Amino acid sequence: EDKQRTDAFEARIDAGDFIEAKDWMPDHYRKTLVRQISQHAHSEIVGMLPEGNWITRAPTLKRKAILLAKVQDEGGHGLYLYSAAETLGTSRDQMLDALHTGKAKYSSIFNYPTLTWADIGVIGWLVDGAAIMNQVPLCRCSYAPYARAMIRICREESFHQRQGYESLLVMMQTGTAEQKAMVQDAVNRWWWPSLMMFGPEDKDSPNSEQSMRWGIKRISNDDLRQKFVDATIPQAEVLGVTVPDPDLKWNAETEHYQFGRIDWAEFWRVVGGDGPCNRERLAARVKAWDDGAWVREAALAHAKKQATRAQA
Ligand code: FAQ
Repeated sequence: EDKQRTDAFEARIDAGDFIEAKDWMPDHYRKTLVRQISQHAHSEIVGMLPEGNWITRAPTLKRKAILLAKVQDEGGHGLYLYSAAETLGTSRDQMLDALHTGKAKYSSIFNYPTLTWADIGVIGWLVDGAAIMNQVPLCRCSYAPYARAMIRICREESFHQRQGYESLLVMMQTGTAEQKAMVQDAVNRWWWPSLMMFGPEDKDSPNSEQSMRWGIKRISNDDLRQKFVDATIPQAEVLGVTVPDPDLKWNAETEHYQFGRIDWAEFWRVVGGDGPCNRERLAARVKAWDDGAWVREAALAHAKKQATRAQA
C-alpha cells in the first residue's frame, strides 16, 4: 500500500503539484522538510544576534530605526518558519530543544563577529543578498506551507538587502578615508563566509539529490552560489570595493565569473560548532530561553485559569 501511495505522491510532485499539510507524504519527505525548515527558522533567530549587537551603537536615529525594523523582521521570519515546520507534526519545544542542545544546525554565517558598523551594511548587502538568492526558489518549494511563508520573507529580505547596500554607498561616496577602509575590511571578512552560506559543493551535498527530486530545492547549491557571485561583482564595482579573491575573473565563454577555492575545512569547522562565535551564539539563545521560563509558566497558569473558568 505504501508503494502505491509513494508512487502517487511522486506523480503529484512530477506534475508540479503542491503538497499540503494534511496530504499523505513519505516519511523521509517530512523529515527532510522538518530539518530544513527548522534549521532555517533557527538561522533567522540566531541571525538576530550579530546585528542586535549594533542597535545601541547605530550612528544615527535613521540607521537605528532601520536596524531595529530589520532585526524585528528576522524574529518574525523565525516565527513563520517555526509555524510552517509545526504543520509537519513537530513541536516548537522539540525544535528549540534540538537547537539548545546543539543537535540542530543553523547557518554557519551567524558564527562570525560584527566588529564595526560597516559589518551591518555588509550583512545586508552580502548575507541578505545570498539569503534572497537561495530563498526565491523556495517560494516554489513543493511543500505549500513553506512556499507561502517564503513569499513574505523574500519581500522583506529584499528591503534588508537594499538598506545594507544603500548604507555602504553612503559610506563609500561621502565617507572619510577611514570609513571607506572600514567598508573594505568588512567586505574582506564577510565575502568567503557568504559564499559558504549556499552549502557544500553539489558533489559533497548528501541531501541535494533527493531534495531536488522532490522539488524541495529547485536550484542546486553550486548554481545558486554562481548566480550570487555573478550578481554581486558588478555591485561591488559600483560600490568601489574589491572582493578578497585573487583568482576571480570574468569568463567570456561561459559568461560567468570564475572564483577561487572556498576553504571547506573552515566551513565544516564552523558547521561543526567550532567557529569564532558558535559558543557565544548558542549561550545567548539558551540564556534567553532560561530567562523566559517565568513568562511561559505565567502564560500556562493563565490559560489553565481561563479553562477552569470556562468550565464553571
Ligand atoms: N550552515 O546536503 P546539504 C537567513 C549543512 S539566511 C550550516 O547541501 P541541504 C536570513 C546541511 O544542513 C540563512 N549548515 O544540505 C538572515 C546538512 O546538514 P544536515 C538560512 C549547513 O539542506 C539574513 C549538511 O550541511 N537559510 O537566515 C550549511 O540540502 C541576515 C550537508 O549540506 C536557510 O536555511 C550552512 N551554510 O542544503 C537572517 C535556507 N550549508 O542538516 C538574519 C533554507 C549546509 O544534514 C540576518 N535552507 N549545511 O545535518 C536551504 O536552502 C538548505 O538547507 C541549504 C543546505 C542550502 C542551506
